Amino acid sequence: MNNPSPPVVPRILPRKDSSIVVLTGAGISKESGLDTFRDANGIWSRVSWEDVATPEAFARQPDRVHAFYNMRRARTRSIDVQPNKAHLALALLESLWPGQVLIVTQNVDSLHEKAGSVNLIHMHGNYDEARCNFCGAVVEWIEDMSTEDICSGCVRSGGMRPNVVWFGETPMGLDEITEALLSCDLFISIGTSGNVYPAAGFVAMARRQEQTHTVELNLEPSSGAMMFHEVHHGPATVIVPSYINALLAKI
Ligand code: BJW
Repeated sequence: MNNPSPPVVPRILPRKDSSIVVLTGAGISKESGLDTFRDANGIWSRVSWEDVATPEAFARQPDRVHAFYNMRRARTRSIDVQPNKAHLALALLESLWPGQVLIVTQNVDSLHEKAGSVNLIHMHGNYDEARCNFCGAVVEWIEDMSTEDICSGCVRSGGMRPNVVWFGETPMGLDEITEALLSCDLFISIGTSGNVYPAAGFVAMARRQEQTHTVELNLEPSSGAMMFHEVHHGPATVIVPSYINALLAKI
């Protein structure tokens, strides 16, 4: 029988009225069956981001971009893709922690909301929504999308696209995120490689307040691991519940 992993012991436990900002990336959804981007078998090892994740790519080859997102949207809707123990632990933290908890996710899946998280910002959007390139209307979208689809706002076709943030576009919710980062007591980064800005710069922003404690929970050291006061490495479904349990044991 395998030995269970030792519990994660936080180096610093915050006061119970502390405000917490959690940044998540593709690594938190890996054990739910969704691919990350930059790992050896990740999405960018099979598809070039220049071909599917820029506004120029959509202008050039909308059918190719739609096919890429239709495939990923269908995958997240399959019955075997469900929130894992890390998503559930964050939802529990939000419901039990006496202070403010904000989850900022770079992920376009809906696993945090399925787990029960409410105070949540999808800074790179969500592919269960479509946006019209012509009039900006945003609508819920669960089926495949194509250039034939007609916008219910302006009644034009050819402009519907996934409501996600591509390279060169401005991430969503940045004012609220910045305000939360500049006033939080604890910043936790989970399952992100720290390669994509502005999210990769959030740890530096949080550290502008001297008292803010910063923690990385990731499978391996991220590109910005040295920026954190505290790091714990291992699978999210193991180290996230363990770390959160230690925080909750304090209240
Ligand atoms: C596990 C695990 C397990 C695995 N348990 N962990 C030069 C310098 C600096 C910046 C730039 C530059 N040139 C251009 C830029 C800007 C650019 C950028 O950052 N480029 C870099 C590549 C250099 N950024 C942008 O363009 C952004 N916009 C912008 O900057 O606007 C300007 C602006 C800024 C501020 C204010 C106002 C304006 C937009 C970026 C959009 C990113 N879009 C994508 C696609 C979204 C839609 C989709 O999903 O298809 O977002 S790209 C992709 O990367 C996706 C992700 O959200 C994002 C981050 O990836 P993530 O989540 O970190 O995944 P991975 O795969 O990289 O890492 C997974 C991690 O998990 C790994 O560490 C694993 O070890 C770990 N792991 N299994 C725990 N079981």
